[in-house]
Amino acid sequence: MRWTSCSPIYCRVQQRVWHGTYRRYSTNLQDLEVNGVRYQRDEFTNVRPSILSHLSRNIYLQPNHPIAIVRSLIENHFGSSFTPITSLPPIVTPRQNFDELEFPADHPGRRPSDSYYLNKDWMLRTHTSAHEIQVFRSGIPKWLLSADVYRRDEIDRSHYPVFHQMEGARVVEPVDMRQLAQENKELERALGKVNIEVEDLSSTGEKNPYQPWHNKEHALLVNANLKHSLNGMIYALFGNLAAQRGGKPLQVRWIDAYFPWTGPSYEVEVLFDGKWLEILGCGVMQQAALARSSVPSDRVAWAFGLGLERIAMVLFQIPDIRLFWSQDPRFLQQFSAGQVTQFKPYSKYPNSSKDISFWLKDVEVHENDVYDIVREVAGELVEEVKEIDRFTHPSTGRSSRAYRIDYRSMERTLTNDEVNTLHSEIGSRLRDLFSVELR
Ligand code: FA5
Ligand code: MG
Repeated sequence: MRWTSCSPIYCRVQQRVWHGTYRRYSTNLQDLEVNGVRYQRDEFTNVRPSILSHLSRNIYLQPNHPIAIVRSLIENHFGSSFTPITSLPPIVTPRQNFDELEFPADHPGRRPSDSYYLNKDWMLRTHTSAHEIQVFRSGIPKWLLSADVYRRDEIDRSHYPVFHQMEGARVVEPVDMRQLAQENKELERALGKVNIEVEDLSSTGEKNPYQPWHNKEHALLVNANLKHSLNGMIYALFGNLAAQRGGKPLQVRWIDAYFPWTGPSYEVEVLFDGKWLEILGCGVMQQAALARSSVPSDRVAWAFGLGLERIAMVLFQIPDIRLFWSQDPRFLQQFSAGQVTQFKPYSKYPNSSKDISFWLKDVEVHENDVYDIVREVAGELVEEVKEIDRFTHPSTGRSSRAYRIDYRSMERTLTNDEVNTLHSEIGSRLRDLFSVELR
């Protein structure tokens, strides 16, 4: 998640944006209706119809879709002792998404500039961790939860405001610790035999401390089990691909991370095509979070959350994250359940690059507001939006912004007229909603 700054004026801007925008889509200015439930608008409301239209797609449940194929590969790897959970709806409370996980009150992720809110009481989950507390409370000891998640973010070929995560967790009872030690030995032995090179750059125990209230021996065993289990999963996913590409060992590295509800905490990266790709965040559950789920205090648990698109892009060689939402049979018919096949691009249609620049009036414009307007108007016809200039005039103090928008359809050639219409509609909305003066 990219945490961006938000000025107090921003909340007033939000209010204007949403009242203005909804006037175009809804005859009911008072309430927002999603799946038959009404949400009263307030100053937090910032979810748009183009985002809400994704709630019913469920691509991660369609067996022949690459996102579902990756989900099944991971579920099969962990085996039947892990309960798959796939039906939790995306509308959650900020309490579930943040408070129950110990996010501080002023954490930037809570801001409407970074997350989608229906109103101050309801939001679209930004991560699958939003369900951890409720699932632990249900008493299931090992589980894998997959779902769609929503973040206000930049626009390019690897970012889309809707993506998918899988959350996995395991709770270990004291009586099972001896067996866990045995299991760790076996996992370590199995990993020793495969072509994988794991570099552990984390500083567990020092800057990334164990929890003082844990039985040290149990915490060490669970921490080791987390690492071996995830290294095993990564090898199961990427091992073949690394072997095909010249037989070099698969390189994996563990680095320190910080999540308010785990300790120690890590991120895991895989070297792919010469670049380190972050695929997951994980850690040993903070006991306070487990206690909130009524898990007995002598249990120790680990949890991880991974991005299914990131893994699918690498495994299937899918070059643009928008393709996952394609309904084009040329995309969908390439994939079948259980099989990892290389995506064959059907065509690359020409792009059309256009700039838009404007002077700000009295209201601040957050870059995520610009990205949302572009998504709202042009949807999946936009490949990338880049801020290309930010300028404040030295004598008048007036500020301007410029963005470059790359239009390209994955499915056809766009006409000039079509692109011009979209581009001028983006300008009109910026003017209507933020009173900007187009240059
Ligand atoms: C989280 O979302 C934590 N909930 C993960 C976690 C779970 C930590 C359980 C501890 C315990 P993060 O924001 O780093 O962390 O996202 C996790 C993964 O989601 C990333 O490693 C990446 O694979 C994927 N991801 C994050 N942002 C995006 C994005 N904009 N597009 C595609 N994938 C993304
Ligand atoms: Mg991360």
